[in-house]
Amino acid sequence: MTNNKHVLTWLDEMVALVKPDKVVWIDGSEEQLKALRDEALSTGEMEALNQEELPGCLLHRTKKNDVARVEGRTYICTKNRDDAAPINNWMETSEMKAKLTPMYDGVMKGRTMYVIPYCMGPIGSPFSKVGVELTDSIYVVLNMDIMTRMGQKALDQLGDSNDFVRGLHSKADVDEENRYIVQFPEENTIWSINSAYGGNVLLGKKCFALRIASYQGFKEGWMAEHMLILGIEAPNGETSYITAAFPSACGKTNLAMLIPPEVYAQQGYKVWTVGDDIAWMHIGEDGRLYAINPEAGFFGVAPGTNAKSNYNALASTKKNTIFTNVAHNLDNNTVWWEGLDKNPPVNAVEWTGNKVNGPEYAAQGGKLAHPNSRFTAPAINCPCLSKEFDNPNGVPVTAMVFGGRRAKTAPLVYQSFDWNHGVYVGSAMASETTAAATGAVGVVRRDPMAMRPFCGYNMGDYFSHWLDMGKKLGDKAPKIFNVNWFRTDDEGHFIWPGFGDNMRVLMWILNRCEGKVDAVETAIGYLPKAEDIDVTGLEGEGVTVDTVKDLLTVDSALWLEDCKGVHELYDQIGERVPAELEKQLADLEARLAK
Ligand code: OXD
Ligand code: MN
Repeated sequence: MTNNKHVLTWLDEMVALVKPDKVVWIDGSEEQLKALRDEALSTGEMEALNQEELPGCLLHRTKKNDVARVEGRTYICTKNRDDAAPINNWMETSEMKAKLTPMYDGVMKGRTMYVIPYCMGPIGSPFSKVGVELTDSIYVVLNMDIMTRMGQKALDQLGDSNDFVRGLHSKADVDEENRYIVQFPEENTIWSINSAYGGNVLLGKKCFALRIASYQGFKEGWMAEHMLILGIEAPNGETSYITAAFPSACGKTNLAMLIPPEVYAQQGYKVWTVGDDIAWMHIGEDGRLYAINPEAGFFGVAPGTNAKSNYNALASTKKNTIFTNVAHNLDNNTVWWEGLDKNPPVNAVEWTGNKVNGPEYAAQGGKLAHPNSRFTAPAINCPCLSKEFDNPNGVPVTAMVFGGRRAKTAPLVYQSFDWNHGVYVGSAMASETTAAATGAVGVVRRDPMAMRPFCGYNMGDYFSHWLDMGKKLGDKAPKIFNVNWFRTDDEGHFIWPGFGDNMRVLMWILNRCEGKVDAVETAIGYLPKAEDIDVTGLEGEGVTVDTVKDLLTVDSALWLEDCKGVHELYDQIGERVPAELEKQLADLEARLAK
């Protein structure tokens, strides 16, 4: 399929190492994919679902020990410790290779190796990048088909170039004690072993499009961020684009696909999704920042997704989708998960493969679907997919939004004073743990730019790179905001309705960018005047201008306390934290103490 000598030489080396019985190049043809699906069905690796209700959809279950990304076993390996540590797990490159090479030696004996060429970003885009993943998993091939542009077209995009990411994956024995997800950013290489779960093995996603790409962006002058991309089309047909970074469990996919509330829908506003997880951003010829979504599908969390919380995500899963670790409804051969509706199937197979009576099982506290069960859905299924999705130049970014889950500190929304202050705001991002996760509730985890698990180099250098991008962008830089949908009242109930109503906040953000609305200057940044957040239609939910006022209060004592957490983070990152951010923190403390 290719004469690219860099690809062929590397492939020979890897084949010599893992010793597969057979090597199969994935060309991306429907004929080849059908044969692989049939093989996976015949071995039981996949189950076919109801082809009338869910055409082309498949169900897969992972091993019980292999259901999520494993941050503790994820490494960034560089020659020098300081180039990747201390936020990341680090090991010296050759030491890690020496450790893993014996594990890979002969690991594919008796198995087929699939060679998957794939492109992250639209084919033909100057901003897209190519990877080749070697894997012994058909599940990986079928998922990569949905999540990337896969096959011959990716090799055509690569041509003779050596600029491709070399990914080696083996599920091996799915042994959690020997599970490693390793990035070698200085060598454009990823090695993943002993997992068969999405985030650890679909190497185009977190491993390449964030960890390796963030390092490439640092070296090449662009940005790879853990951000959704959405467009808001005004009644006059003009669309403004917003990118937004949130840690896990903060509703990123929901925000990316939101349905405008009546007050905006009536006027003709529309929301379009460009991406739900990752944005690659470059400075365009006009000096503005442009974003592409490097992915071609959504690898979304199923539980909690329903027609009300995210109609568009649910609609995206209705055909050619792979479901992983959800419950199987045997009565109609479809799928179910907690939060889909209130009716667990009576005749069900829960996610580990046991037959259960759904309502009884749920009443005893059992989970029919794993809380991190997923759908892998083609983006083209999404009813609100932007027509710019495949635009090789991407979309111009008007505003960038950071956010987290904060019960008390952060107000509903505020704007940073300028780019550098915005970078500070992103660096100080944090989210509180929820009751849904193990461990103490309400513990603050600092997650700069939502990149803590995904930054492929030293976090201090990453902050410097953000500051440098601001210098290059000058007055064309997007404006930076922070939002918090998760403030609670004294009883612990969320005050803001969230979901589609978050558009009300996005509209204030766009109005600020267009200079259409004033703001109040405070110690933390520019806050809205409460009456400038439109709450028309929320009366029934008890949300009024006074509620918004309440959501916009800033408690200086709490904020000063929170600054201590930022000091701790900066101390942990160490001397590469830019002096500019230390200054931003000191200035904030001084303003708060006044
Ligand atoms: C994801 C994540 O799966 O951020 O997108 O964990
Ligand atoms: Mn993510």
